[in-house]
Amino acid sequence: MITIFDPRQLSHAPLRELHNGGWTDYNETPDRAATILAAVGPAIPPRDHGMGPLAAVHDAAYLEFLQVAHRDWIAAGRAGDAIGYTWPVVGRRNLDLTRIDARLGRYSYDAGTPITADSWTAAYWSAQTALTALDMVAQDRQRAAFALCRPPGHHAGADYLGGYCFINNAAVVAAEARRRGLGPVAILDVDYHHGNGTQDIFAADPDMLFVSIHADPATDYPFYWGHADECGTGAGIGTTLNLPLPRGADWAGYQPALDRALAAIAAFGTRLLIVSFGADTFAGDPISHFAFERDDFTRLAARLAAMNVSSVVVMEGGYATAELGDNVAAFLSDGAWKCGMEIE
Ligand code: Q9C
Ligand code: ZN
Repeated sequence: MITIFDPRQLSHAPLRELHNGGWTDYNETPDRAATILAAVGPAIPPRDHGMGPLAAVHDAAYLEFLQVAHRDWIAAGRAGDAIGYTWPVVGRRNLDLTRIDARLGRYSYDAGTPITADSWTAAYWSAQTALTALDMVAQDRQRAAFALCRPPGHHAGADYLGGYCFINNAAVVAAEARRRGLGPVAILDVDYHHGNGTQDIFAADPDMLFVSIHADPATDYPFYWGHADECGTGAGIGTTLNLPLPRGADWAGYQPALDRALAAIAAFGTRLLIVSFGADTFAGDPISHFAFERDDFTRLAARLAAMNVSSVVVMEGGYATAELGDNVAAFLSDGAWKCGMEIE
């Protein structure tokens, strides 16, 4: 499968994260992208689509914040990576404060996603990589394309970062695809973690389907989203489908949820499928608790390919770096994606 990637995506490299109450080395490393690239082999560089498609999904003030946050942090006399540590709780007045510490809290929801001097550049090119994968499918008649996005995106909302994510690459592609008349567009999120940012962005949107299979948020990050009773808001009720699974789910345990997900995607009349693909469902993932083996990623891809819709695969999580390249290559295998489908 054609792969898109830009080396500028490697420049974001936070030192450490607050993980389960203690400081650990940052899990979302540049090495992740390097090992995927080595396994799936040569990538084409993204085209630059500019800020328009990002601004269609994210608040202008948030995008501006991302670009200045680290500089303001250093200007405030701090050292190292910028990270929030005070959050406006639910119901707090939405004050428009200028202090960098206040802004870090305003535009984030966890302390696991530091901002470096290079985070904006890496996130910008990660989004352009996703948009170029859409070009490959929409204009260059590829049946599917792989955006090697890094940093990932599905935890980022319209005005917040978190979960190693800054720009919601899948949402940016979905909105741009709809703008180009390529809908109905569905997003299937198969990362271990619920895609809370994507859900929030499209919660009230009746013509964007969001389906997620993920670890039960009663036990797993991001906790406050992804429960089975979340089905959209307002006019969007019915176009969000959450399928949480207990820790320990293996390929067999995944099937009923996958069947429901694919049935919903088919019933929606989906013409473009965006796959938020996380390899953190792997049994050996250091921060996750499902039990996929390598071949299960090929099996998953074959199920998606059998939908016979054009697909943009957007990389999300996956932290077992030694096995990550092989797992992603298993998902992208030609055997799975080329079986009997032509784009008309
Ligand atoms: N301070 C993705 O897989 N871990 N993100 C808890 C909280 C966050 C995973 C840190 C895991 C985020 C794209
Ligand atoms: Zn994840």
